[in-house]
Amino acid sequence: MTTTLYFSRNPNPRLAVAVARWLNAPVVFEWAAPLAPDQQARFLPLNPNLRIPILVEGGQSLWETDAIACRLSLMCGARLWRMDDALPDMIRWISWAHANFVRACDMVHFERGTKRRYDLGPTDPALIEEGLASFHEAARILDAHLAGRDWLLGSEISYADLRMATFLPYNDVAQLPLADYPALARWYARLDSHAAWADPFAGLEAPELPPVRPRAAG
Ligand SMILES: N[C@@H](CCC(=O)N[C@@H](CS)C(=O)NCC(=O)O)C(=O)O
Repeated sequence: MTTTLYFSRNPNPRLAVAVARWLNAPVVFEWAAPLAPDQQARFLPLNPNLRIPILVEGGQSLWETDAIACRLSLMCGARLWRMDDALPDMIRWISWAHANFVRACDMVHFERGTKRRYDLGPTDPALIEEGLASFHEAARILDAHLAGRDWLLGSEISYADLRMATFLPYNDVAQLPLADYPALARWYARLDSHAAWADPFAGLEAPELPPVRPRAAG
C-alpha cells in the first residue's frame, strides 16, 4: 500500500515533509498545487479546504499538518510525537505556538513574503508592526524557556520544536529579529543543523516558490 504525502514548498507542507524526512517515513512525496483551477476537482475530495499537506493512506485522506505529523510518528513507532506523560506538555507548546509565536511569524511573513510572491496586494506596514510586536512578546517567553534546555520539552526534540519553527526557514524574507533572543537563536541553529529540517526537499521534484517581488511600502 502506497502512502502519499502531497506537498509544496510553502510553510505547512514544508513542515510535514521535514517530519517525514526526520522519521524516514515510508511515504511517496508528490508535489501538488490544489488551489490551481485545474486541480481543484481532484483535491476537493481529499481536503475540502484545498490546502496541503495531505496524507493519503489506503484510500483515506488526512489533512492538517499536526495530525499528519502524529500519524507519521505513530506509523514509524517514533517518539517525535510523544505518547507518554510528556504528551500534555507537547500539546501545550503546539497550542501556544499556533496562538502566539507561529501566528506572529506568519503575520510578518505573510506581509513581507506571501503577499509579494502571489500578488495579494500591497504590504501593510501596520500589520508588520503588529506582527513584530507579537513576535517580541512571544520570543521573550520562548527565550526564557529555552535558556535552560536544548528543546521545548527538555533534552529530547519533539514535534513541538518543529511546529514552533514553521516559518523560520523563510526568515530571509520575513526578517524577524531572531538574533535579539540568544537562547531562541541557539535553539533554531540546533534544529537547522539537521538535514531533515534544513533541506527537506533534497532530491524531490518541486518547483521553487514564485519570487518575492520588490515592495511598494513596508
Ligand atoms: N492549518 C493547515 C494550513 C495548511 C495551509 O495553509 N497550507 C498552505 C501552505 S502554508 C497551502 O496549502 N497553500 C497552497 C500551496 O502551497 O499550494 C495545516 O496546518 O496544515
